[in-house]
Amino acid sequence: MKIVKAAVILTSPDRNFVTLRLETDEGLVGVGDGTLNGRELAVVAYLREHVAPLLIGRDASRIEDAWQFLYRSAYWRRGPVTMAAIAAVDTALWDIKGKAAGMPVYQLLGGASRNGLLTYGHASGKELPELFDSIRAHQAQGYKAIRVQTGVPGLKSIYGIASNVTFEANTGVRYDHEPAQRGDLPSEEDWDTRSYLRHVPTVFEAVRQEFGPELPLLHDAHHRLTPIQAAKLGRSLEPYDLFWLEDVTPAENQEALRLVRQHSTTPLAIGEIFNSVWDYQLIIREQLIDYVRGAVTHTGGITHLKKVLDYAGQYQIKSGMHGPTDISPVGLAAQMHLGLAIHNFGIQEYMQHGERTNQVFEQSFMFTDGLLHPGDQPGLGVDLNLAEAEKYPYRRAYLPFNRLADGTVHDW
Ligand code: GCO
Ligand code: MG
Repeated sequence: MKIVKAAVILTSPDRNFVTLRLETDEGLVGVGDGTLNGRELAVVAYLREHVAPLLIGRDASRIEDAWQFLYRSAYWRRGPVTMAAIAAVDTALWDIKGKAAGMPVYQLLGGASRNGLLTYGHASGKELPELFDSIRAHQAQGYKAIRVQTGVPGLKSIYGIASNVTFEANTGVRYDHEPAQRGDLPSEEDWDTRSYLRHVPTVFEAVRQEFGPELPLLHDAHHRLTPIQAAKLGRSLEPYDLFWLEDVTPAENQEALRLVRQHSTTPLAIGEIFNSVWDYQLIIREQLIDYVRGAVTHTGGITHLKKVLDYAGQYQIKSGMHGPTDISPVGLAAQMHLGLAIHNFGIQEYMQHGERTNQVFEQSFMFTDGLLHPGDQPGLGVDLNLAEAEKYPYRRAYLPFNRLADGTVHDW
């Protein structure tokens, strides 16, 4: 079974998505997600110029061999662009293998370990009343676990708050939180750690009072704290029994989490910007985290993320795969199959895509009573509608960035 065609499709129905589409000599088609929010064209060039020519004529059934070849033969390893490109190839090959076998990908990974995937949604509000409404709206949709983000007194706009306007005027699309904005320059947000650390525990106290002790609650600190600030936050949130506290420190310094762990029993999740097992090496071995946030799309595909999660499983660390809207329906489906199959599944982030995205990516997964299931179509169960994709050309978009009051650039 040889690969005869490798096309990179860049489309922007509600936001930009990079999809690799492989075709075999037997007419099977496989798709893989290579979207890297705000840096999409780098992955497109990597795939088009350097990877696609290597794929033509290769045996589509040799997934591990393709992975090792793309990873090692480049000599220059790792990094988000490389690993997203490899992920796109890997995912497309799993899709093809499933179609060739007539089975959904999760069956090839060992079969289902559960009936469906527990998900969490993004509730947010600048002030408490809006936040409470947003939590209730998510519960009404079936969500059984809720991420809570709010405004901070004195800060105009911060990560994680729904804009209350449509992502782009007149599209009818509204994501609860969509950080990338179309335009020529990234937007600037502001940040004040002391104000944040004072405010967040009061929000969780209010949420617990309103919604009771049962509801699993999550929070994302988005890499903005120093280790000791993160430790302080973890400790101050202990009374509110979080499901997890995410990305408390800039994740590249793995040792930072030792200090956080020494001071707090709040469960920690990290890894949405990691891209290989080596980024997790120390924090898994030393049991410094509780959940792995890697996405299939940014961690070298199903093949590599499964290796990370198998390693994590030895330490009772679970999956919490990254599922914002910048993971395409293809990437999301890939991690649903993986999450359904592995034993150490924890939770799946699920923000939901807009109408137009769902027309470009025809999907067979189901969201029932708060649980996701990838469906039983052979392969991933997502088809790229090329005619729909063509309607929406790429549009430049950037993630925002932070400045402190004195003008210093800060982690966003
Ligand atoms: C999350 C993430 C996202 C990222 C986004 C950047 O937990 O879902 O932090 O909201 O900010 O994926 O592209
Ligand atoms: Mg996050």
